Amino acid sequence: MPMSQRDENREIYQRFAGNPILRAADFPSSVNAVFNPGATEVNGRTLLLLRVEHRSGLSSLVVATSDNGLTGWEIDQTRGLQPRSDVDEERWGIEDPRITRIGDDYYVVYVGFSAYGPLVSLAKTKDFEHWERCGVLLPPEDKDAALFPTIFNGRWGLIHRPVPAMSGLGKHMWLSFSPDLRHWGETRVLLEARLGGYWDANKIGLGPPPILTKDGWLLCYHGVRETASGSLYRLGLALLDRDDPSKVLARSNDWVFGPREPYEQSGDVPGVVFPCGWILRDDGDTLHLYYGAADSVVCVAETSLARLLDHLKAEPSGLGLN
Ligand code: M1P
Repeated sequence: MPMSQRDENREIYQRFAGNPILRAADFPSSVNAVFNPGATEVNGRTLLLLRVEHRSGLSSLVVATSDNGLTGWEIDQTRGLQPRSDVDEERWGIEDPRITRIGDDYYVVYVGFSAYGPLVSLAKTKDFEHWERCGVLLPPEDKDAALFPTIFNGRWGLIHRPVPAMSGLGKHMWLSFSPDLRHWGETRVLLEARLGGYWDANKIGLGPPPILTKDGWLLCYHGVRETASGSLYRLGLALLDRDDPSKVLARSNDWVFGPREPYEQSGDVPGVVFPCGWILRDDGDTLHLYYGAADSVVCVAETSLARLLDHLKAEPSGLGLN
């Protein structure tokens, strides 16, 4: 049933009418699914680093580009990152890239599906064709990680999601710092899964890398609630202090985007929206959120940065914003 205009107007994110923008059938070779893309701009074009799940079940990362970020996608299988089959760290593929641009360098933090569990690795590139692998950043189990694009008192900042060995303690978002991208410490919980009846009760994880706004670092994160029919993945917002990102200034109580359309409700993993990239366009306000739907296809939704910040300011937890 089509949504009423009133319902559409209530949504903070507007889905692109041409969703899904990329699917397995768009690939020249037979692949199982394409989802959870990192996103950035290269030479004025939108570049997505797609997670492509092959029929083996293992994933690699492949480039697709477009002039307007919505249509006319060109898949370039010669660019991207393949898992290294000769190392245990990537034995079962690589997944869910988050791209942070610093100058001419693109820092890609991705999940290596290692022989010992999922872990967080880093690779650098200037053109998405030639890569410098920087190795494993944090041991398993860890996921949903991205670098901040600025340095804090000589330290890099990384948001990530380790999993405690004891079950039932929640899976939270953490923050760590490093002087050299190799040695990580000052590790602390940044945002907690809220437990109980909340939409983000069971686990949370960072979506795209943080964006610096006039009010601080804007975060989009996924929250998971376990239901009788499986895991439900929805999105929330939070804001961190510009100079000290360990200070949480605001956090949305309600989810702001969740599975609704058939392509989000049906697929390999129904009920999942999972963004790994967003792009703030040249007007400084239009924001395109790129997400995987149902672990099967790639979609985009548009919003306004000002509207996201207004939403956070209106939240009961939106303290410190004026
Ligand atoms: O199936 C939904 C998502 O599940 C995992 O995410 P997380 O561990 O944060 O819950 C990942 O495997 C992700 O790729 C997948 O989309």
